[in-house]
Amino acid sequence: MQPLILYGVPFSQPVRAVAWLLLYKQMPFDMVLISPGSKGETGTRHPTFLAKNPAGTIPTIEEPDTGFTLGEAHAILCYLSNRHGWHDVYPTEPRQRARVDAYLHFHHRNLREASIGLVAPKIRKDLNIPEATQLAARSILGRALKVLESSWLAQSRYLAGPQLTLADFAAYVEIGQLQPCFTNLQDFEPFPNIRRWLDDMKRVDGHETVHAVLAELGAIDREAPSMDKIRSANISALGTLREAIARMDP
Ligand SMILES: N[C@@H](CCC(=O)N[C@@H](CS)C(=O)NCC(=O)O)C(=O)O
Repeated sequence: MQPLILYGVPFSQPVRAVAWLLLYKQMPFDMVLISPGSKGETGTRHPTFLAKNPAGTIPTIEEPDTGFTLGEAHAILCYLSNRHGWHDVYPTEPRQRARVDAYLHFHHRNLREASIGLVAPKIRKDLNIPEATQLAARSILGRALKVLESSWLAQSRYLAGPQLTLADFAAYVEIGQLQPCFTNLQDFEPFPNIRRWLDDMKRVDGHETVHAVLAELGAIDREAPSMDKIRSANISALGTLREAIARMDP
């Protein structure tokens, strides 16, 4: 069986969620670098890529053996878990699964706003995100963090219960990126339950490999990194990822 292809860049939050699940499950894959927003041959807006995912977004996966392609990070996480029987992270019991699904739906327009309000304005200058949009995103993020703090993570160790699930991978790539050890864009002092969960998530296999790109870029709160620095961090993180895949048991 040829390994799954994951199209994306290591810096992309939803790409990291998929790469992390694959590393955690020790499933070999190849990441092919695709630039978000670019019309070039290796960009998400090129006809070749649009044929795989008409939305022109990363992550997108492709199974070379079957030709099956799929976009949308959360659909990919669920598909891979269903296909490979990873019921620990995506339980089959209907109510347990519903809690995971609830978070995966809540994520969009809530925690995902961390990237729109805080990270993209520094990293994707090309998007020219208006100040009002950034402010609105930060306010939505603030409310969403309070919901996680006072509800989801007040009730259980992980987001959807006592066990690690897809919800945690999906959430961490947004929230975790803001920590002082990475971009340093959010103060977590008012959120003790979230801090406890962030510490737990740092111990999940694959965390270091999948976040190598953020460790390399360092804090971006004072100064936005140059495009060259972002590009070189993505390329070096791809190397780190490939080394980890090469070390997987055959
Ligand atoms: N809803 C999609 C969103 C993915 C997304 O926003 N990806 C960004 C990169 S982080 C992208 O591909 N952007 C394409 C563009 O900027 O044109 C998912 O969850 O997979």
